[in-house]
Amino acid sequence: YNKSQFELYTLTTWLLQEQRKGKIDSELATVISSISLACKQIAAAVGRSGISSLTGVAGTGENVQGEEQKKLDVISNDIFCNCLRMSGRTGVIASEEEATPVAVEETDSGNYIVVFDPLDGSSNIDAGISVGSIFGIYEPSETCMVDGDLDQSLEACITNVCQPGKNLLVAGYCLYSSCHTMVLTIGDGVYGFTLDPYVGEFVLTHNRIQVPEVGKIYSFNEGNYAMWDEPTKKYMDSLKDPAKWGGKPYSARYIGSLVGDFHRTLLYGGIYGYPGDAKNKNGKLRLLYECAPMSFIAEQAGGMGSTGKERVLDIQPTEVHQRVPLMIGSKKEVEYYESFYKN
Ligand code: P6P
Repeated sequence: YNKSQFELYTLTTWLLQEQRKGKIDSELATVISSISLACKQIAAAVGRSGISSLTGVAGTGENVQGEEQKKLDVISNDIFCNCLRMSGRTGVIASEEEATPVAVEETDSGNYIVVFDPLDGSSNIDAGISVGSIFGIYEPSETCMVDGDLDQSLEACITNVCQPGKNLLVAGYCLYSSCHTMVLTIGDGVYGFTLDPYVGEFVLTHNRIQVPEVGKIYSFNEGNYAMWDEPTKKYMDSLKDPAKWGGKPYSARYIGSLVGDFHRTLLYGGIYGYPGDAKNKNGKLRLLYECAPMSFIAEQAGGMGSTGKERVLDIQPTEVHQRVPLMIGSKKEVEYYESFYKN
């Protein structure tokens, strides 16, 4: 047939195609659609934050992370929770902004487990620097189903969200930046959908993203150098030694927003790293809703996600907000970092 110039290949179209291929069922597609609605609402809120006085702190004190909550942190969390509740297919949610996982009453079926950071990098909001939402979706653990119904006790909710990243069915993020792009994997490659503001739809723009195997960009907060352990210091020194790289050392790129730094690493290659240090031996990033979903995406794009010593997706979480060191991006670059712990 003659392809119309008005044909839009939207996220909805892609989800229907993946259902036809048997890659996902309609219930999981419904959860993903509800997340895309949340991301559209957050994109609008972030875009207008300066105008509608949504910048600045919420005045709700510190969140569970001990970090000052921004107004948009609270709003983004509410938006995510509302959309997931209204999907009727979500059983439990775990958010960076919630102390404990929350059982969703309004679930008719599906009972999916959704972990998310509703607005990562929000300390950058007031300066208009890119921020993002990160999410992952699991099936409920067999041990938490009683006669086909989801056990909604807190203990069962914690068991449901504390699954290793290798169990993830879906992982994705939405970057709020010069353009708003949702990057998504359902376990068969990585796809990017850019929000068309004229029609309010995410449109397929990146088909089967492959992270370059090598990349001469490193993305670390070198302000922490003095607190790093010796292997990490030696690694960083080697990246900056021109003699080692034919006279052309690596370039540093760091915006202090994981979603922006990771998205650039995914598309251009290189490595993003947040190592442990003398103050925080497990670094700063959270396993459940930052490191595991990003590592699933990285692996699906041919890259790697490691703590420097082990594959992130193999880690069995022991608590909801636990931190792990994260080295993620081009396979060869992550392996080069790991080599400093092997010799
Ligand atoms: P630092 C933002 O707070 C965040 O969680 C990530 O988005 C970002 O990569 C990192 O922390 C920045 O941390 O210590 O370099 O400011």
